[in-house]
Amino acid sequence: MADLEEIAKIVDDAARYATAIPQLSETGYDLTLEEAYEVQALSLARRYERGEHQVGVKMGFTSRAKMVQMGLEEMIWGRLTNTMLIEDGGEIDLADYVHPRVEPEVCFLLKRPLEGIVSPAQALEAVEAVAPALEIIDSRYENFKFNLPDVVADNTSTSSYVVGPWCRPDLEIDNLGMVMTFDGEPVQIGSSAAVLGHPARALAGAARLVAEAGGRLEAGWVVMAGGATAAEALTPGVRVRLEAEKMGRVNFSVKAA
Ligand code: OOG
Ligand code: MG
Repeated sequence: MADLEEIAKIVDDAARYATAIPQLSETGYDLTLEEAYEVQALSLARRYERGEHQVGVKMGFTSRAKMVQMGLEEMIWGRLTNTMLIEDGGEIDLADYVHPRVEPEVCFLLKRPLEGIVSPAQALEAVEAVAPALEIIDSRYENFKFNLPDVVADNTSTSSYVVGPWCRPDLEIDNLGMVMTFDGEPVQIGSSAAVLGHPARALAGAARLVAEAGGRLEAGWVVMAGGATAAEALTPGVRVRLEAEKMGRVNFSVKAA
């Protein structure tokens, strides 16, 4: 069996030093999905040893648009830490990433823990607030190509995220228009309905999948529901904004070259 600690170091170093690596599945590491989640946990443990701490989870492949773009069909999850948060209106530097992309999402803030099998309505009862958000994903694999265990081991491409204004938890979020612009030009247009018909289903999915791995969603954590549209590659100097109906806007810019 492959040494999972050794693989965790490979993916952690790739993220830490923003260096592309070949896909694990093409370099002799054929992980099961369960082993891939174990690698993810071990790689995040290395970040915690460096002083980071977990602040939530993010869901992946919760919309058709994302599944089609990446050619994978199964819902996955990754871990968010405190250092991944970029302030609303902030700036990132492409030098800190391999080949980052951005996607429009809905973010939940939890006031109560959530664990195991819960309905979307029960999941919403644990929500303190909802916000429009942008996720910056950055696969550490060359050419942004991977299979399911590869991407799970790589913390599901998690890199940074930006959260907009927090809104009341009773806001109807089942079908809100979302427009992502680059320098004012729309690059992706969609709806929160693209996320499993209702983003609360992604939250319920998070509670279930995290419980399958022996954990739970904690009070005070954030949960990113997954991209509502395909992701767009970031370029030097671009100003990215998400305008989400009723929720408001969130934005950041990329440092010019
Ligand atoms: C994997 C991460 C997927 C989402 O929102 O669907 C994800 C990837 O596309 O690189 O974050
Ligand atoms: Mg995402």
